[in-house]
Amino acid sequence: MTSQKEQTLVLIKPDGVRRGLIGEIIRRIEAKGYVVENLKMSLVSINQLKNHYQEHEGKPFFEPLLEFMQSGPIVAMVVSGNRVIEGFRSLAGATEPTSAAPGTIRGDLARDQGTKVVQNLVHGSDSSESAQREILIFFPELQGVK
Ligand code: DAT
Ligand code: MG
Repeated sequence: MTSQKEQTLVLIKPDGVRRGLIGEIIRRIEAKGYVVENLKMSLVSINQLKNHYQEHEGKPFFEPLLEFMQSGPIVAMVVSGNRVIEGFRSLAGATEPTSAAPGTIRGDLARDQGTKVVQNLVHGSDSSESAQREILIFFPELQGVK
């Protein structure tokens, strides 16, 4: 099994910040042994969001997703570790919080809110290509830094 040091982009979405779960989510990431390398709290611009979620353009939940992600501040982090991309998605759990496994962030801490877009507390990059692209959307100052 290959085990490469990787970086991933993690976002604590506006629902996580509103519910006071910043500490709990970071606790789980650190307890697993991953390292938070960069962290910022901010509002996200529409252009950042359209870029970040470009793969979902045209889907019925796209506009609600943009609106939800602008409904309050988010926390963005670059998290590193061996196989962290897959590992954080495992910590986060399935997209749909009703069926996300207990023990995961979404399974333990989120539920269906009956909204047009699923509100599921966190985002994690799904591949190394996505991670590289997404990190620079939220941390443009890291361009060229390795
Ligand atoms: P993930 O965040 O697990 O990578 P995704 O990239 O497929 O999921 O979708 C991005 C976000 O959009 C997801 O976190 C919640 C929302 N979403 C996805 N599919 C949805 C659907 N069928 N209905 C409503 N919201 C959805
Ligand atoms: Mg995704």
